Amino acid sequence: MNERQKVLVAGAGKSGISAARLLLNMGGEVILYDGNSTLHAPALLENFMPGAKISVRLGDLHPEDLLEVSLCIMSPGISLEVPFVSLIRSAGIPIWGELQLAYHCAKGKLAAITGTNGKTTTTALVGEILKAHFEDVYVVGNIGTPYTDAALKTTDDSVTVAEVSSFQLETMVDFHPNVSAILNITPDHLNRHHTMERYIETKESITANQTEEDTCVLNYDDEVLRKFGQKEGLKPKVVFFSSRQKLQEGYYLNGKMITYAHEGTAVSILNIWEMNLLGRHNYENVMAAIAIARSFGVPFETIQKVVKEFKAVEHRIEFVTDRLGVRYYNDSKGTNPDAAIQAVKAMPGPTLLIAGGYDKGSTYDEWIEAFGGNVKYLVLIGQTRDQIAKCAREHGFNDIMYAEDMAEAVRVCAYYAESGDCVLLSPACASWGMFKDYEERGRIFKECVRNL
Ligand code: UMA
Repeated sequence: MNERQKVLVAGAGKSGISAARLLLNMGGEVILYDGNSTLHAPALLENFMPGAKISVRLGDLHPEDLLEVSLCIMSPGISLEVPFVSLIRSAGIPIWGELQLAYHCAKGKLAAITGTNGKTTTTALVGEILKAHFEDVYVVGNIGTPYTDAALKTTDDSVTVAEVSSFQLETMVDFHPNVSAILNITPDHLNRHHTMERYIETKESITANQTEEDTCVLNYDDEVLRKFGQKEGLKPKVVFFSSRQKLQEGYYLNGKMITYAHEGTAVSILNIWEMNLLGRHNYENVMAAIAIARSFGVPFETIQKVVKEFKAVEHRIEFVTDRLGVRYYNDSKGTNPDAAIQAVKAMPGPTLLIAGGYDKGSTYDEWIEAFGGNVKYLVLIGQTRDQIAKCAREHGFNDIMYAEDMAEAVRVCAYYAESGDCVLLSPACASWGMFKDYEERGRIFKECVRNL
């Protein structure tokens, strides 16, 4: 890349603004383009130093806008099928993603994590582990901080961990992480990638430029990824993890124990009961994070310490506290039955479940069937109380109580819970009607628990 070149940055969201800043800092000239003609150009320009070599185009892009443009940086949310992309292609202008630009300018070592679910938790956890061992660590990408924000601050001693979406992988050129990870692949974003095959190919392309010196961490339980890891010609060393089977080599769950098998010996690393993260999906995220951190040479003791202290993202199966042997969990983000099923299944003991709220027209049968004998009492609040109670009774579940507000629901649970039980707020419904949003509902739940 020539530092004085004129670059078209497409998309004036977080990634586009950050990419434009990086290019300006490097002495380039930028045209910031956004298809949304209702944006306000002067407001966009306030993101840059006065006098910076940047101009804004909004709405349609015309061939004359591309005069002397020698590179286009694409924001991840823009599909390569939108009409202005053909214009750029027919003008022979190369297209790089924002993450590719950052990679090109950054120094040091890089871990890149992709997958359909669990990317953010895994990236955040790897970031925490690396920070406990290295001086200069950056956590970037789809997680919310554009990589271009950090790229020019990195040095040869930096370690960067990037959450990478399939959108970002579409526009890579020579992106080459030292360690890559693909956590799982299930149908998602098919409106953009059209077929599952293309979505899978895009995810797997994270390894495209890796060599024998690099590592790729893969989920052995995911059939597609298992085959990919065993494919002839895949260059990086593969490290598998599994939450369902014992592996000869790699990380697996042996009962409650995360275990590492290598060259005929198996070492216990961490008891899942010592972690604040719950649920099979989280045990997989933790194993992937451990494998990535080990690839950077972080000692097991450091990893164990950080994993034990690491807390879930707020409001998502978040451990609140232990009172008289009863563990309290906030899953206020469980705003639909599907999300609430994950939380119920993740509970480590008999559970008193607080649920109910605003009616979004959901059906509750599958969720109630997922109780599987593990829910002791269902404490219902909000508009959907009667509907949920009726559905539960139809499924033979009769241990139901009503509460008028969150404080009463928490008090009832504390009264009936015995040591070893869990109290879970996972409403399977939206919060409106009783709370401003799910965050307020979660905060009030935590307050009520702390005030017990
Ligand atoms: N735009 C156009 N033309 C289009 C589409 C969009 O001009 O055809 C413009 C919009 O008008 C808007 C801008 O592009 O002004 C938005 O760009 P963007 O969608 O790339 O959003 P950013 O704010 O740059 O945020 C992006 C990621 N967004 C997407 O991938 C959709 C953020 O991931 C990421 O955190 C951020 O970069 C920092 O790297 C969000 C996301 O939803 C969380 N990701 C998806 C997911 O996790 O499932 C992939």
